[in-house]
Amino acid sequence: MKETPDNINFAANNGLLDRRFFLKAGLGVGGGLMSASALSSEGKDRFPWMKQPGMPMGQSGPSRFEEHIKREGVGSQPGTTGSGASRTPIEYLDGIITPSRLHFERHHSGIPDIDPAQHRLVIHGLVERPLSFSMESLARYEHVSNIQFLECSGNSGAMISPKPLQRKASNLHGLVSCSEWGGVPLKILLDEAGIKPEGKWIVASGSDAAMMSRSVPIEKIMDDAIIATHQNGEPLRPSNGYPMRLFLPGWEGNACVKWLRTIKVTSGPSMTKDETSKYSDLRDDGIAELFTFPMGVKSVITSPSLSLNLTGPGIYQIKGIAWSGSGKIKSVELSADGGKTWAEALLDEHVLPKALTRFRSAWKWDGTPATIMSRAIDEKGNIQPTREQWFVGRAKNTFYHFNAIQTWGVNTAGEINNVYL
Ligand SMILES: Nc1nc2c(c(=O)[nH]1)N[C@H]1C(S)=C(S)[C@@H](COP(=O)(O)O)O[C@H]1N2
Ligand SMILES: [Mo]
Repeated sequence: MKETPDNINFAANNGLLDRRFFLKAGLGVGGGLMSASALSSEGKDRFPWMKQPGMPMGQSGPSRFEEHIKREGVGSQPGTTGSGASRTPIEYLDGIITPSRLHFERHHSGIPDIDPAQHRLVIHGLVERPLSFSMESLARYEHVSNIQFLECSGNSGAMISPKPLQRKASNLHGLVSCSEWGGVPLKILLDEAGIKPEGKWIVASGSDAAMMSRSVPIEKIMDDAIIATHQNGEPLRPSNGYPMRLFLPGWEGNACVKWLRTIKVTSGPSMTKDETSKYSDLRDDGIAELFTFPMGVKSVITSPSLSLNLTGPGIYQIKGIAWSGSGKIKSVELSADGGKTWAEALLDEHVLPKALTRFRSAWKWDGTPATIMSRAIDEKGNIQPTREQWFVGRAKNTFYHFNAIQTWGVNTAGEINNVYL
């Protein structure tokens, strides 16, 4: 039977369509209808780029028509060069892989220009045999590669603002990216060094001017931590830790020390400046919780979102990303009526543990005000909290590890705003 707008199956109120709904012929809402004269000239007209040979092949970047798709907020804190953060333009991307040139950046003292021939990774401390690895010696070890997300624990921190800030999805939530990370399981190197029985933690230090250092429990190191040397198939970009970084799947970005120089095995956490002055969560009873490592279950609708306004009533594709530091995404639910009714979104085929997961659904906007939101659930049963639930037990101005539901408000003009319910 031919589908008409009248026999569409709705999955929840306010226009959310069944996730198996795809825009097909006969609905009169997709491609523009062509007049007979337009039809007769189509296929005969030749555009300028069809009349001469194209550009030479070579090291080209994206189309010049897509040059607006770039890292957001590139800059530096006052009086510094290269210190601060830039964000992934999540509202313009699709799929689950973040192109390396668009991976977010967070540097505490700029990007060091490291000569790989001089770089060494040193493993020392509570080990039987302190070891030093050159790039060449590291390349001889067994390698793995996995598609996994990296998220700064400060991501979405602007969402604690008492009034919703009118910023794009990338400005609010773009400190998350997802790459295929390749490198050597750290367990192999530590087994070779031989951890002494008192060795329970490590402290990893970078060779940037900030000498950023973080403590990590030995269980995580021996589980799935890697020394990453590759990102999306190519050597790491300098901004993401070239020539090597610590990568801890699912754990807060800060602990994934870039430009990694030393791993010292210790009996307990080292309480470095980077883990005590920052990245700890202040509770409402005044106690600071140290070491919130796994990133919570989270999702964001990337389109429609602020700045990607709707152009009139009709059928739209809602899409976004979901992820969890505890494993795979089990499901993502969507609401178009501010959380009163929910429908399940369709997940793209690649649902990988500790990776971005792409979700989609169709939505029929009727031109009246709407509030759209997504809620992710992971395989461990963790459910993305509401803003209200997130604040329970937390001090007023604490902003790390924010993973509450994002709500986009759509007004009658189709404009999209960040709203709190
Ligand atoms: N040596 C070093 N490692 C570092 C940082 C740094 O400034 N120096 N920034 C950390 C922070 S806060 C984050 S969120 C991630 C960011 O990684 P990316 O820049 O590759 O996105 O790296 C972490 N590792
Ligand atoms: Mo971070």
